[in-house]
Amino acid sequence: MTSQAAPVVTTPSLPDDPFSTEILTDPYEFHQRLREAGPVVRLAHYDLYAMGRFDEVHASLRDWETFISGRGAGLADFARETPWRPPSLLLEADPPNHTVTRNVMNGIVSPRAVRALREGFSVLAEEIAERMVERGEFDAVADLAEVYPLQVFPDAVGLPATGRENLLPYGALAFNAFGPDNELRRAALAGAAAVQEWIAASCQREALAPGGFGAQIWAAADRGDLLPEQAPLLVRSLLSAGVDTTVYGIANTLYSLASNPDQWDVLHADPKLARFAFDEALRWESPVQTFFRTTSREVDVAGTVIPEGSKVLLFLGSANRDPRHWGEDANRLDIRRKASGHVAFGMGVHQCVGQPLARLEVELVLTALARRARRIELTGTPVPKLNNTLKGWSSVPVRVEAA
Ligand code: OVM
Repeated sequence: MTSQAAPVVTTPSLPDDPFSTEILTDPYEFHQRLREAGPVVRLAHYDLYAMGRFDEVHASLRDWETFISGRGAGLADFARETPWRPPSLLLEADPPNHTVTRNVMNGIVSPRAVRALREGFSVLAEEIAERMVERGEFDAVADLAEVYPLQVFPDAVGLPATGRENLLPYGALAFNAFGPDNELRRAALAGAAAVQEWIAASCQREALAPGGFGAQIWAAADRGDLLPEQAPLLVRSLLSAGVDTTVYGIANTLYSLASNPDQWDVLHADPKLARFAFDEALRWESPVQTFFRTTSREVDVAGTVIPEGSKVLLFLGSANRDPRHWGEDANRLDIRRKASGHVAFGMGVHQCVGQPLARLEVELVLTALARRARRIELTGTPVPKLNNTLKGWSSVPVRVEAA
């Protein structure tokens, strides 16, 4: 990408609202039109630039100097309007500031730290899988995906025992807030004061149990690796991005497999494929569908000159199904494919810092289920859950057959 090249194309324009109920519920037909329209598309409804093809989404995510995060990862441009909360020191920051906070977090959510959690997380994964297979019929969202992460993650952070019911609403709020000022965003923000209050209190040093990720963030401040006022905001990042994402990750993985039972057969025959099944489900049904960037300069992308200060909407979920990258069968769930290059965790300097934790949770719960159940099937129609950023389900009724 250079700023010198003259425009060689007329940038196509689409009238669709990607944050409408219809497209949030079933985005895939729109994604195909977006990709086929061109590498860069105008979304006239919001006067925005958008990218839906893998190559351009991937390249933009990696080019943090041009496609910056410091003006917000949502539609709101922090250079023009006051954010709904103080900006995240990770998600909504750029190098060099981002590098400091990110390095602290990398040291805390480290492979070694995550290995230490494995045994405890495993016991609870086995227990819940055992209960589900005993029941035979359950809701993959309400009975499993919304239960297991809340059994393991808040304790790993060291959160207070009371008030944890605020975690899911806060995540839903944070992810809805990336979207436009629509009904979803307004409803999420209205009456969120109590939730935000509990979150703020839980980020304070006194609220966080010794040994947890939260206390380790405060310890980094004590060592001088962070300013003291940065510590609560970094704890807030864990609470913003650490719960709903894994709930959706588990639910979407089980939805993917239950709606493609032949793929469950493959997994049951070899439960060690759980990590591959998770990557393929992330590709096929990406929990985080979109993020915005803002251009720091005029930039030419495939012949379209995007002016400085433009919001650009990157469709991760569309990139993950682009046949130009994944081949003709991009829309097929195939847990034996090499899906690991997907952008469901992002790409580049902002790539999900909690990824090892998410991978651990899903691997354990999926392996435990895959060993015990020879078959999974839907027993009813899954009910979509609407969010401006997350794609998922509020109900996925399933039946499993004990092995
Ligand atoms: C944050 C954050 C990071 C990633 C996703 C996210 C709500 C938030 O640092 O607060 O979504």
